[in-house]
This record gives sequence, structure tokens and C-alpha cells, in this order.
Amino acid sequence: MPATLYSFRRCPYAMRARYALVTLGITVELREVVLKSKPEALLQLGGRSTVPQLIDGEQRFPESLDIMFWTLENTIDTKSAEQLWPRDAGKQAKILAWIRFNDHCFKQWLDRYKYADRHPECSEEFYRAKGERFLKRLNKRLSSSEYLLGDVLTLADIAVFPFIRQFAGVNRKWFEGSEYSHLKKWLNTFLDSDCFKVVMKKYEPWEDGQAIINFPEPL
Ligand SMILES: N[C@@H](CCC(=O)N[C@@H](CS)C(=O)NCC(=O)O)C(=O)O
Repeated sequence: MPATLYSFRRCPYAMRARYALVTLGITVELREVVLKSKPEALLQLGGRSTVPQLIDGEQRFPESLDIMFWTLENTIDTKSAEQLWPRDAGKQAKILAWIRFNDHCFKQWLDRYKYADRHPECSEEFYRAKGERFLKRLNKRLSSSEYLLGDVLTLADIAVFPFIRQFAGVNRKWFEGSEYSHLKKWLNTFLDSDCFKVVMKKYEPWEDGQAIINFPEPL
């Protein structure tokens, strides 16, 4: 039986989990969640009810990063898995450093920039400038290689790009006119990819008892 993924299409955490699943060719049962009315089956699991969450038999993974590691362990495409998460401890540390900075520093400024009206103590431009510190670092890194760790895609790229997509979407005109040309090119490689089309396919909210939705759908 495939594992079950509770997901929300537009959530950047769920996006990176789905992107890893598609990249590594793993099929799950998809349950699309409406955040304002979460399904009973999710709530009854107890504890946190954020998405994404993956349930694999008795095991539960309520963190997107853990779901990504679960995909690495469960794929039969070991070559791609080793590329995304190289054995080299130094590279692993760099990957985690990018992800941690994204999740623990950049994300808070992204949220304030996106919902500046809910944080009137500072201006939208102020929050954007705070977020730009990460954009600058990414752009500098991407000026000398195609991806964050070099010339191959790793978990760092997959984990970070959905958040940059969200930042870009707050004021698209500003982002398009910005100086971050390497970052824009990098982001577009994801947004234009076939994988992303599969990742962003729309599904109706899941209801108990409905037919199983396999994700990704078989070709
Ligand atoms: N650290 C979690 C964060 C997940 C998260 O915050 N998801 C949001 C949607 S983007 C959510 O479920 N919000 C609803 C809630 O907090 O109840 C992860 O990496 O999976």
C-alpha cells in the first residue's frame, strides 16, 4: 500500500516534499487539504496538523524535510538519491545550512513581506530588504554554478526554491526588475520544469471514502 501524503497545493513546504517525490519516482496516496477545514482523519492523528504530513504504515512524518529524507530512503533510483543527498559530509552540512537559513531566518521575513498589512510596525519595503539578504547570498552563489552546491541539483535547491517563488510572487514586477539575474534564472529552471507541472497539478480537497488519488498520476 502506498504511503499517504496530506498536502496543500500552494504550501511551499508541501511543494518541496512533492517535488522530491516526483524527482525520485515515488508514488503516494495524495490527500489535498483545505487548511481552514482540515479533514478529521488528519486531526485525529493528534499533535500537530500542519501539512505536509506523510503516513507510512505505523510511521508518521510531520515535517517536510523528514518527508524528503523518507523519499531518499525509499526510492529505487539510488543514483538520483545520491546526487540529491551526496555521501560527502561536508556537502551534507552545506545543504542543511542553506535549508536552515531558509526555514529559520528567511521564512519569517518572507511572511512579513507577504502579509505586511498584518505587521504594520514596519513597511513592506523594510521586510523585503530583510528578505533580500538571502536573495543576495543565493544570487552570489548561483553566479558561479547552476545550482547551490555546484553543477548538480541537490536537496538544497528543491527545499529552497518554493520559498523564493513565493517571495517573487509578492511583487512580481519588482522581482522581475531586480538585480538578481542568476537567482531568477535558477528559479525559472524549476518553474519551467516538467516536474513542477506535475507537482502543481490541481486536486479537489480530499474527502473520507473517496477513490484513492495516486500522486504522481501514472503516465
Ligand atoms: N515545519 C513544517 C511547516 C509546515 C507548515 O507550516 N505548513 C503550513 C502550510 S504552508 C500549515 O500547515 N499551516 C496550517 C497550520 O499551521 O495549522 C514543515 O516543514 O513541514
